Amino acid sequence: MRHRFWETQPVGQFKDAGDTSLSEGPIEPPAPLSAVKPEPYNLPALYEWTTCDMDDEQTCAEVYNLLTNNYVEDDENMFRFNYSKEFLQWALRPPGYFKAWHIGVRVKATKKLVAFITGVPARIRVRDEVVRMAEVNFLCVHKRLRSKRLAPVMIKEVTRRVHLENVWQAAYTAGVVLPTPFTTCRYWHRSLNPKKLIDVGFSRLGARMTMSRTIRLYKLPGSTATPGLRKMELRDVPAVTRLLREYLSQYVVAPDLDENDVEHWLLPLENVVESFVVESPETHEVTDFFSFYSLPSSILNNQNYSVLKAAYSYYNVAKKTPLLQLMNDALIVAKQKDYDVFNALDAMHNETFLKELKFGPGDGQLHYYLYNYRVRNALRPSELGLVLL
Ligand code: NHW
Ligand code: MG
Repeated sequence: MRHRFWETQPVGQFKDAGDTSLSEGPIEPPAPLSAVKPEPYNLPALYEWTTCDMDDEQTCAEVYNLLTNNYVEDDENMFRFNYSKEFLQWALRPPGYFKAWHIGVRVKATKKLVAFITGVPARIRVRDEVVRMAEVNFLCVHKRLRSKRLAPVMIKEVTRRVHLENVWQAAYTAGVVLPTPFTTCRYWHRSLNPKKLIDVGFSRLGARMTMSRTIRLYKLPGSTATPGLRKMELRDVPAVTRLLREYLSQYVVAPDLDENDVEHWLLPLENVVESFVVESPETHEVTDFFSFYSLPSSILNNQNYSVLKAAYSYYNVAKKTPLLQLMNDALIVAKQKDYDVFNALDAMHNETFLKELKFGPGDGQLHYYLYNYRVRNALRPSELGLVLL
């Protein structure tokens, strides 16, 4: 497949796959800031750039509405991601974020918001190198403006604004194959409310299974098993940061998180992110934790249900508690909070609990990409320690 846009960008090209003469690291060197284009790229005449102030409730609502009606759907167009406003504010305002990286496109005449793309700053380690990057997400073009080559302009504009902050690399994920993934993960799904999932067409009744047998199969204990399990609090940030840094050091690609990052990304935020720690009843040490984020999907065209409540496994560290038991407790907590399904990638050590805890493989794949950074050999999902939202 030709990629008219991506062939012009500093990303791994399909034709270079397996070329061992190419070394790992930046594809292009950074340019002097004076060489970065000072003015925005041109949009088609009817449209204009806007910087979206996510502190502003009205702007936040416009972004929310654009995404709710036009963002990612599954292959059969049965579900569409429904990131909440609180989630968007959390995802887009981490420590050191730049407002200028929250980019919208409006119709000049009506000011209607019709496209969006964002970056947030992150430090990402690739083997021994910690690289300042932008995590690029929420690329969305209104359904009526598709296939007009607006996406490449959006991507160039976010790239320009990232360059202006002297950042030259980016990380992003997509369900589509582009040049060139450095790893590809699969989503696995654990039914918590199997009847609803079957009723809305998310899953199907297995062969030779009845509804009541299915409900019994996925039934979970009414309370968690691990002594000392409790919600994470602000005072846990140093311990969780230590645990997480040590844990992530084993992966080839992972975020480099400090206490500020952990406070932002992992401290519980109602209906956005949930984190639980295990505090040893004897030593009061934090020995383990799990976390998941809340990303509902709109259910398109169903009489009885409009929202699927999905929990997504985020970062988990099992140092003392067996990972299987810790994640079973995560399922129990998610069930208590009324989630319908618990999703997890086959990244990190997740393979070791997915089958055992009755997750089933989904049909969607998630490809991981770096911009302007070559990774020499594609990674196995188990070598990846990075979760993007
Ligand atoms: S992935 C979610 C992307 N969003 C959706 O799927 C929402 C529904 N779809 C849409 O809104 C998470 C449109 O279909 C979009 C494309 C806007 C996707 N990533 O305008 P045209 C992210 O947000 C290429 C990258 O005609 P369209 C990550 C496509 O291959 N490229 O298409 C975002 C083609 O290029 P090619 C994508 O359907 C990462 C060109 O766009 C893409 O009207 C962004 C066609 O453009 C995707 N998901 O709009 C990259 N989907 O070369 C960041 C399509 O093949 C890079 N395309 O001809 C880093 C930047 C920062 C660097 C800093 C140093
Ligand atoms: Mg377009």
